[in-house]
Amino acid sequence: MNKTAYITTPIYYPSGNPHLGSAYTSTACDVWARFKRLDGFDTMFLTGTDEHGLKIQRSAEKAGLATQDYLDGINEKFREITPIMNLSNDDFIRTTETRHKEIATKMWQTLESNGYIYKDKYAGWYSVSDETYYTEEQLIDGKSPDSGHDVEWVEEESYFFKMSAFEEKLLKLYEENPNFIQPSSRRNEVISFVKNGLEDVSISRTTFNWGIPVPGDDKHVMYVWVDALTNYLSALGWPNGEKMKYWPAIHVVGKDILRFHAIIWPAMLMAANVELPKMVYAHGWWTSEGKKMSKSFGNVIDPKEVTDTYGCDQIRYFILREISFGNDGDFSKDRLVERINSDLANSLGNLFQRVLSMVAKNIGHVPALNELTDADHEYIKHFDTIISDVRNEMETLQFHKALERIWQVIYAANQYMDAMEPWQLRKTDEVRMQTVLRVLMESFKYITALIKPFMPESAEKFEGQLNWQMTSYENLEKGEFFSMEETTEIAKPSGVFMRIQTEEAA
Ligand code: ME8
Repeated sequence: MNKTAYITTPIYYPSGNPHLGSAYTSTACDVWARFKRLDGFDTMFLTGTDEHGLKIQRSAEKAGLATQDYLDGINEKFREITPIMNLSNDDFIRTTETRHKEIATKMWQTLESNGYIYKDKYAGWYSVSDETYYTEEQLIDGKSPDSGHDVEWVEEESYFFKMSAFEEKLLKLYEENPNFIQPSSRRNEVISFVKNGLEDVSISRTTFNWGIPVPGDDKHVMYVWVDALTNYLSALGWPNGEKMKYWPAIHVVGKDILRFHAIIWPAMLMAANVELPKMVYAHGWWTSEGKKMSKSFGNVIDPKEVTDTYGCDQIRYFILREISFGNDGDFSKDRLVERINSDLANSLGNLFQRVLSMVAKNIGHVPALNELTDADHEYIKHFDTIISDVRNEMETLQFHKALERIWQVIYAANQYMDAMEPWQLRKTDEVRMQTVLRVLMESFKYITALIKPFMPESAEKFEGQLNWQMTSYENLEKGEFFSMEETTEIAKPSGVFMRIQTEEAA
């Protein structure tokens, strides 16, 4: 395998327990990573925690714990998201690990020796909640324009990064690589921000010490964002680690932190002569009670609670299907139940259950194939381009569109089934019944393969029921539509997606 792919989530602040908002980004990256692996790519998927800065130091103080002890405890909660959401991350990086501190130090030294760091004085506003500096003009009613939280006046000696040197280069980057920032509405936002002029950024602090010491001047600690962004390279052992084969990355972030990833990070990489990421994708926010779901607002949905109640695959499906990747959406349990019942239990689960039960009961093995009718050919045609269509949507992280496309063939399968009425054929024409069931079963391979990155556990159950295993999209694409062996046994299936009883229905 020589094709590589690399996808990253932001590294989350462990300043409170993880919630569905952060699990969302991680799940989206997981689906993409699983898709890429099944599509023949040697894939690396990274997530982790951002453990330095004043926000973390204060969270530990509030909890009455030494900072590292606080972090070691809460870190477990973030790692538990991997089994809770069934993530397939290859690594989990913590910025307090030595491997990261060494590489963040190396990054600083590189920026410095390339002439992009200088010492001066900083005076301005700082929001600890956002770990962001603001000018007077940027504040809204004296508060952070991003989170609405309080800001503090900061006046201290500081190192600066020569951000102003990158204005033209960044604009050129956005222009020459229109897909660098996605979705395009966000790209325009970033371009106009940069066009307004970039100032050098303060990248060190002296008034607290929970951070990576500035090399050669340990009165200062690095600004948490300079430290944090470097994680994407430290997990690969930059500059010479074997895992550098995965670079450049696709960074998936929430829209709140797009500027760091689309402006500061590429500028740092240019200054350090490192190849730039392939894409920065900024998705929208899950809101709850009309407000961004966030640790500091306390309106969060607990991933464990919802996956325990509704099922992990059900939640994975819902969060990627319900809102287009890029937009905001309110987490509604009524909508969740509606989607589980109609899309999963009814259109998908019921379809497989009906077909496979009929096969198990009447035949016991993969049905025999006989002459095909025009209706069969017409149905089979739906699968001609299904893989490449879904692949195209996945390339640009259009998860909702990929699912929409997969559900088009699921609806087509239901229509074909209803039109062919194999349960009637059982009484009148058993040979024809077998052909219809065979056509349906063969088409289920494609459906199972394509839902697999989204709902891995359920897809594995379907694979078991079909007595067939997905190898790669390429094989499926290159292979014949009819590939199952008649001798393959098919056992009585059990339901994969259950309906949820609503109060109205009960
Ligand atoms: O910003 N809806 O960490 P963070 C959707 N440490 N996504 C959400 C969300 C919501 N309501 N709430 C959070 C940081 N997220 C920095 C990142 S990266 C070098 C450093 C997701 O804990 C979304 O991806 O505040 C957002 O960007 C991220 O969690 C912010 O996590």
